[in-house]
Amino acid sequence: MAATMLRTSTQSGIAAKSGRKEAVSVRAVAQPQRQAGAASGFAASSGAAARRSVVAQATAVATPAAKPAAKTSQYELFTLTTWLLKEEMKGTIDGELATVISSVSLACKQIASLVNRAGISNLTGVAGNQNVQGEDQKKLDVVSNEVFKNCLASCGRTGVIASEEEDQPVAVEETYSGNYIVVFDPLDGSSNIDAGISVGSIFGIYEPSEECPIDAMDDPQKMMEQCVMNVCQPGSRLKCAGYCLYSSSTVMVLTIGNGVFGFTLDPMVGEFVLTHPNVQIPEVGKIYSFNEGNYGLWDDSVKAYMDSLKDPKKWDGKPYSARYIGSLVGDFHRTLLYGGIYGYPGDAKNKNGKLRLLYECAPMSFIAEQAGGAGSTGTERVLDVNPEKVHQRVPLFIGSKKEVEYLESFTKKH
Ligand code: FDP
Repeated sequence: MAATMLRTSTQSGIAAKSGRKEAVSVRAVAQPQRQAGAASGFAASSGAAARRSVVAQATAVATPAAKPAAKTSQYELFTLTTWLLKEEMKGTIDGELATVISSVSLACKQIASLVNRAGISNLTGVAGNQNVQGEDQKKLDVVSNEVFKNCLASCGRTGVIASEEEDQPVAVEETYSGNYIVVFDPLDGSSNIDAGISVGSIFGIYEPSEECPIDAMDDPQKMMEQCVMNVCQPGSRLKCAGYCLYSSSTVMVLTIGNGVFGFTLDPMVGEFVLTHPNVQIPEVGKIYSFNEGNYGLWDDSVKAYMDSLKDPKKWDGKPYSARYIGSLVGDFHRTLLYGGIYGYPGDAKNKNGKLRLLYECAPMSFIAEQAGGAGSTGTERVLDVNPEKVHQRVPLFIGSKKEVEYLESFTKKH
């Protein structure tokens, strides 16, 4: 493997797209060169032409194999790697995106193991720092962020990363090719860690925006503006979104725009195995998942909606059930499988609620829509919101289509 390069530069700048002043910094992270397909074994390709030709060749020789084949042996495993290769053969994704997804899955495996052993490896409790949003970082927040960054840098196909735990987007230097933009929350729901309750990682992957190529390494300020602009894309442009749930089992759920697929980590083999092909969220579901402690701070439309869910007269004597873990990934995963609605409204203290658009609401909404559900801010589709800043918050109502529509029948009136 070629030598690892590390350069660091910091500069203040202005996010040109939004016209808003934002202190920004570019930090290049260590990047092994030409570590083609290291995480996954995917074929390296150096440019668009090469990429097209690899896909074309694969399609020419292997299209029939892309169809789900019946198992030929009880020991056959349909893993995430197999699934990615088949999608690459079909031309749904290129080898570079497959490599990025594979490196995310590697990060998730590593985090799953850290979460599992947190109590015995002194990884519970706070790290002693706050993130840019003023939240106390847990030790595992910091470690998980490091794990994500390392995996994404070493796959050689990531141009920029933006994380809940980083003040600003980070440019990955010396990327081999691909330049994908990855946004992520490395450990969501981390206030649950010390109690051993479900947590998760959330990620979204974008292509670099054509208006702001990220190769101007010599001018750090321009470089930073380009990074911010690349990261601040609406969710409708996501190429891939997913999450990994660390719970009684470790489950990775993702979409590349052709449905939603879930893979469970087989700890004996160390691979994610396809367990939830083509997940469809029930159209309706009588479970709501809101932090009702904030009821008194909600506006009247959300209060009226909540009151209606709990009114037995409206629902033939059976009101909705409440379920709230306080971990978005856990609450969303249950909603995806059982139906219902998850909500984090704005309130009198925080008019945009708590959840972050780029690395929480948009990826989850892409998954919800791909599973036949919906994601709304209460007044508009989450995927249509144009981010103005990296850590922007929006209200989120997500889940079964009819349930989100019912919520909107209250919130859109006001
Ligand atoms: P956490 O602060 O523990 O990381 O966005 C973060 C999040 O958890 C979500 O996972 C969770 O749904 C929400 O915050 C919980 O917030 P409340 O404690 O305000 O309900």
